[in-house]
Amino acid sequence: MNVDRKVQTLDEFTIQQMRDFPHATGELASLLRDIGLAAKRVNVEVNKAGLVDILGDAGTINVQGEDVKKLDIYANNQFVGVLKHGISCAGIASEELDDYFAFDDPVSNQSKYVCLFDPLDGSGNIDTNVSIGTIFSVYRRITEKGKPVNLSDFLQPGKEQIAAGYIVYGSSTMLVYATRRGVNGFTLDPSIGEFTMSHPNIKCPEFGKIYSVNHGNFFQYQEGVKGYITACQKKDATNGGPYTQRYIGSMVADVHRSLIKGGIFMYPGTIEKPKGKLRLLYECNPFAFIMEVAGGRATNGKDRILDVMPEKLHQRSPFFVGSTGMMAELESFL
Ligand code: AHM
Ligand code: MG
Repeated sequence: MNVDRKVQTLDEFTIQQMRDFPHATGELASLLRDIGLAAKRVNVEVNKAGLVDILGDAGTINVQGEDVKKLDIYANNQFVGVLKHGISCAGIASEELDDYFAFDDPVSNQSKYVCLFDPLDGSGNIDTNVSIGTIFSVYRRITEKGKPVNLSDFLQPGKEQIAAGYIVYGSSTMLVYATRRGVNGFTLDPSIGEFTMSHPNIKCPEFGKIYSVNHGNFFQYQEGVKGYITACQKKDATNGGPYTQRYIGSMVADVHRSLIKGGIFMYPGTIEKPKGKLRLLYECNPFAFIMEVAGGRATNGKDRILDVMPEKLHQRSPFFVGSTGMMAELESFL
């Protein structure tokens, strides 16, 4: 019988990838399925955000002192819930929670992975119907199985990631994830409620013509960053300037565009906040991993992001990520 079906769902793809490794246990495939499920639930709420009383500030402040939106809490609960009930995740850390959460039950204590995530990034954009996203990162636990995971399982350098990905809730909803073997993108097909392969083997172009940075902070940036931004606006920029400036203010959407079309995304430190705004573990590491697998680069302005040894869960870092050509151009100014 000749069954030649071209579309592949996320689950089919992860299972097929697993079959290439005779010793694989299927735990990663199951973890990604859990993440896909939580993403679909969050997507439903994001799509009706304007309709129900889920929109707007929840009236609490998160651990970084920022307003928490209701959807942030909903998204956080969905991801914690599916991962806790699944079989592959021993514990999580979330941008919305003060501390990591070891699931500490007989099944989870045997699980291989821990997961870190920003459940709803760019949530300041919810009220105005602008794309927002979820970012996640998966590490193999380093503590021995049989016991609850501890802080050391979460404080691993980004280069130890087993997988990382994001979901962008935009004009369509997409899940993109990377393992060392490649970066693949899946678009949610609402007719069957499945993420379906749409962007196989994503490679970031060596050059792009878009730079993405918060221009309002320009005078707060260090001289090198200002120099590069100014160079982007000139005709003689390496790739034929002036480049276009685009900044959605939802990192998931801004980096997604840079990944697909080529470009550079920057969130530099400022005079007031020398470490910038973005969190190393929940935001920088996953995107650095995805971008490197796709052929791009990511640094904190000095060092490769993936080499940084984290000291605490919520630490921040300046972040520069994108096409290799543009990263080299930037570095010539720093
Ligand atoms: P959040 O996690 O509180 O949503 O903040 C992260 C977001 C990123 O998605 C985005 O790139 C950045 O904040 C925008 O910040 P700013 O408005 O300072 O440029
Ligand atoms: Mg965030």
